[in-house]
Amino acid sequence: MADSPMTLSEHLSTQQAALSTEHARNVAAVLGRIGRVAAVIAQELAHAALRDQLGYVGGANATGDQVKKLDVWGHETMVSALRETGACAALVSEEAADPVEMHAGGTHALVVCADPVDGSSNLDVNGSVGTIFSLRPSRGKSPAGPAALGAGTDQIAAGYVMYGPATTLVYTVGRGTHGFTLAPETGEFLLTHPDIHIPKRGKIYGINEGNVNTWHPGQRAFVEYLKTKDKASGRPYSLRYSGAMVADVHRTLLDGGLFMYPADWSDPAKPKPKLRLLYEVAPMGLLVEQAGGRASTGFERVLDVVATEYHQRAAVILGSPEDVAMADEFYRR
Ligand code: AFP
Repeated sequence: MADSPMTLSEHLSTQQAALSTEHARNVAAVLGRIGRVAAVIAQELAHAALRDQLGYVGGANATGDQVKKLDVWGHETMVSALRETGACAALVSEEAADPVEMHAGGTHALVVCADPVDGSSNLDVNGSVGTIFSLRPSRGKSPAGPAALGAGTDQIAAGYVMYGPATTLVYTVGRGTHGFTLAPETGEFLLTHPDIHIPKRGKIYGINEGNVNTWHPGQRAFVEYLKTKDKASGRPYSLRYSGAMVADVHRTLLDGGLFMYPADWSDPAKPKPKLRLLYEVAPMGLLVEQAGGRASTGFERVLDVVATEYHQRAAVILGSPEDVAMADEFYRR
């Protein structure tokens, strides 16, 4: 690592050419602010058990998940931070049924889609969790929430923060995928993983294999293939799964291989995916593509899936380009 690595704000200023001048200013304001919120969330997570912040509040969120105290706190923290930027017109959050309108003016204000604390079922066992975010243009709409709907290719930036042994922030504005590590003593994110390139093939797959009996036959055959010994093609692959998408995608970006959350095909007339498109699947799809990987639903490119609802769900198979291409091949067979 260089003697004085670039800070997140310095790096953001090198990425402006990827965006229009007006968007560049707002994107830098929002991403810089998310970096500061992430440092606050990391602190809160470190002290959660001591402050009685673990456990459930009782009740379910917009997508039917049990809500943890830190989910609610993370949502409120994100709302007030984004409001202060003056660059965010609305927030679509996992913890709110409808978009939170912020009325930031201007045609180039942004709509942020975020899951402030993703993987929160890991919290009580001190496992990794994350924040996932995606920025879309508001196109001057008022209310601005509906501007979040559309294809993943509409995203102008995406990223995640992983709260693990270190706090890592990874983002893209469409010019590569770059990773930063929080220096706790200064609260600054420093560039530690410039221009991440996902390996063309990996040796690890991540999936909740307890759901095997609900998978599409192509998914079942593919995982069987990954587990079958064949020295020439590097099989069997190893299985790693943390239960927090951010941690599993982060490993996949750095080491290659696959992260998969296929739909439940128990009723073939109505397959049911679990992960949310706007603030889980689409942002991760953009990050992985920008790192040279692929992201598919098994049937189509993730970034081509059009969101028509705020909390829409989508299946995902993402990771090393050759591994994902192979998965798609199994779905076609
Ligand atoms: P929670 O935020 O409810 O813990 O869900 C996390 C998540 O959305 C995603 O981060 C994980 O990859 C996935 O769900 C884990 O789901 P399973 O527990 O069904 O494997």
